Order: sequence, then structure tokens, then C-alpha cells
Amino acid sequence: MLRWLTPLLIALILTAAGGPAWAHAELVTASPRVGSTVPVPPSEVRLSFSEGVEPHFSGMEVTAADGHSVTAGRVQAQGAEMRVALARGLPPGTYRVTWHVVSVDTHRTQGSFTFEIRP
Ligand SMILES: [Cu+2]
Repeated sequence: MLRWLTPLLIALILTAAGGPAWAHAELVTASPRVGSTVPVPPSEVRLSFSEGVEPHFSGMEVTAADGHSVTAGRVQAQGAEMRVALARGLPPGTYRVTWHVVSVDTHRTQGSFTFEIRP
């Protein structure tokens, strides 16, 4: 009986672990929005997460298509938000935002997305 009960219990625990009580800091909203096309160069990238993030262990980079950084100044994290200013007047093109955060529950998550500037 224990032979099938154990996998069942593990499955139940894993299902529960995916629930809100154990949720990690996932990206909820971004500005510019994930995958969006914007007509005007944004002055900053702002990310909002499902949990508070640890400023010292979280960060992001914004790069142009050729890989060089287009941020201006330090990444700032407060509560569940992280933001960074961008260089002024970015030219049209596709930009990639790469982020990593450690949430207040000490779990690390990361991801990346692009947005396009097209006047
Ligand atoms: Cu977590």
C-alpha cells in the first residue's frame, strides 16, 4: 500500500507547492509591456512582481540589439517593484530586458523579454 501512497503524497505536496502560499516572485507587469512596440523611447523600465524582492540580490539589464547596455543609473528595487532609467532618446530598434530577483522568501527567479521602439 505504501508503494503507491508515497508517489501520491509527493504529487499532492508538489501540487500544493505550486499554489499561492509558496509562490515565488513572478513578473506581473512591465513598462514598456512585454513584447510591446512603443512609438516613443521610454525613459525607464519598470517591473512589478508578485512578491517583494530583495534589492541587494535583484537586478536587471537593458540591452540594445548589439548587446550594449542602454541603462542610465542604478537599478532601484523597492517592495515588489524594480526600475531603471534608460539613456535618453534611444534609437528605434529592439531592446531586451533581462531580470533576476530574489524574493523575500529567498527564492530566485529570472527571465527576459523584448520591446521595440518604432516611431
Ligand atoms: Cu518562492
